[in-house]
Amino acid sequence: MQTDYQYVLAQRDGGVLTLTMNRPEKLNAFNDVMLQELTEAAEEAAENEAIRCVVLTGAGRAFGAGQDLSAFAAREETQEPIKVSDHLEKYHRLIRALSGMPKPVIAALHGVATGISLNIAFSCDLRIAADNVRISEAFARIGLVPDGGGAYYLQRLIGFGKALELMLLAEEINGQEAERLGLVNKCVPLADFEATTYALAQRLAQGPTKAYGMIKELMYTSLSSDLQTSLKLEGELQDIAIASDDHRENVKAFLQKRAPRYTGK
Ligand code: T3D
Repeated sequence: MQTDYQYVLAQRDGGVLTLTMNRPEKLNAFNDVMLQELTEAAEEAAENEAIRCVVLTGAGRAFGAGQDLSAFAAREETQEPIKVSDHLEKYHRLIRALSGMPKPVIAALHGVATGISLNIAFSCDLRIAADNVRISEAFARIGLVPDGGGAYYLQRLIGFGKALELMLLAEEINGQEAERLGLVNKCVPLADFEATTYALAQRLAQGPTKAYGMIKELMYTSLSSDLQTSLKLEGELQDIAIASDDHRENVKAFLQKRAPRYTGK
C-alpha cells in the first residue's frame, strides 16, 4: 500500500485505513495533486482485501474547504475559455471510488466542511461530525452550482426542500442541525470525535465485509432504479451472501452460542 503521498496521509491500523487530506494551512482545500492522490489511495483501498473499512478525514482544524480557490484565480488570468467539466471528471472518479468501494467508508467531519469537500463526504457511507463543524453548500455564495455529486446525494439524504434551501441560501449549519436533518449520522463532542469515529471504523472492519459491500451495491443501485430492478438484484446478491464464509460462520456461532468471527469473505 502506498503511503508516501504529498497531501494525503494514509495510515493503516488492522483492517482500518484512515485517509487524511493534508493541507491544513489551506483548510485542506483540494488542489490537483491532493485530488489525484486521494483518488489513487481510494482505488487502491478498494482492491486491498486486508482493508475492511476506510475513514476519510482532514488534518488540522478542518475537514475541507472545497476546491482551492487560488486555482480559480489562476484560470482567470489565462485568456483560454474555462471548461471546468473536464476538471470535474477527476472528482467524479473519486466519487465513484468511494461510493463503489466494496467496504464501508466513514467521513469524519470537523471544523469546516464546505463546497466540494462536503459533497465528497456524501459519497461516503456514514458521516460522523464533531460538534464544532460548520457545514455549508457554499457554491451559490461564489456564483457556482453544487458539484461533486451534491445535487444527487443531498436531496436523497435530507429531502428535496431542505436540500434546495441549503444550496440556495448557502448558509452554515452546525453539527447538531446536520444530525437532526440526517445529513450526518451522528454529531459528537469534539473531545470524543476521534475515539467515536475509530470505534465505529474498528467495529465495521471486524464485520462481514463481503455482505457490507453487497448491501452498498443494493442500496446505491436502488437509489435510482425501479422496484423490479431492485428485487432482482437483491435475489442475485442474496445467492452470493448465503454462500459466504461469514454467513456460514454466523450460523455456526449462533448454534454454538458464541460470538461470530468474521473474515470478511
Ligand atoms: O472543478 C472544480 O473546480 C470544482 C469546484 C468546486 C467548487 C467549490 O468547492 S465551491 C467552495 C469553495 N470554498 C469556499 O468558498 C470556502 C472558502 N473559504 C472560506 O470561506 C473560509 O476560509 C472559511 C469560512 C471556510 C473558514 O474561514 P476561517 O476564518 O476559519 O479561515 P481562513 O482564515 O479563511 O482560512 C485559513 C487559510 O485557508 C487561509 O489561508 P491564508 O490566508 O492563511 O494563507 C485561506 O485563504 C485558506 N483557504 C480556506 N479556504 C480555501 C483556502 N485557500 C484556497 N481555497 C479555499 N477554498
